[in-house]
Amino acid sequence: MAYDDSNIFARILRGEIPNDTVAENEHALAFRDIRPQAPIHVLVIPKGAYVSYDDFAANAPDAEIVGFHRLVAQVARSEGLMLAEGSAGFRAITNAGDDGVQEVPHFHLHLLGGRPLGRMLA
Ligand code: DGP
Repeated sequence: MAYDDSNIFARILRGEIPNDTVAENEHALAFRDIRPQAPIHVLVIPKGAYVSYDDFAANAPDAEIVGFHRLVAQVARSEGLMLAEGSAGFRAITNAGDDGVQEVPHFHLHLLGGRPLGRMLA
């Protein structure tokens, strides 16, 4: 699937739509999900144009992949989710394509925590 820069996260990156920013670095932006499914529900997106996780993992430059994941870790720390710092845990997921029920076609990682999240796969 080709990247369509009219998607809502591309518009957030361009500053056309407000967002509740949690953290940002050169390569990625983290902001709160508009429909939170847990007390902590942050989305982390790369600043580059990638449709989904596989597109990002296959095509992003190494520096962007590292920068993205470092921002995930920074948010986990600032939201109190780091296991090494006493957190009871969290979930990090990304939905891809129709079977993954991906709504927004700009790669994003959901970071969820703040309550027991239950089994995802029965
Ligand atoms: P999915 O593509 O299915 O992984 O989920 C997209 C998520 O994006 C969903 O949890 C709701 C969230 N979302 C959709 N539109 C907006 C928006 O305009 N702002 C924010 N902060 N979140 C959004």
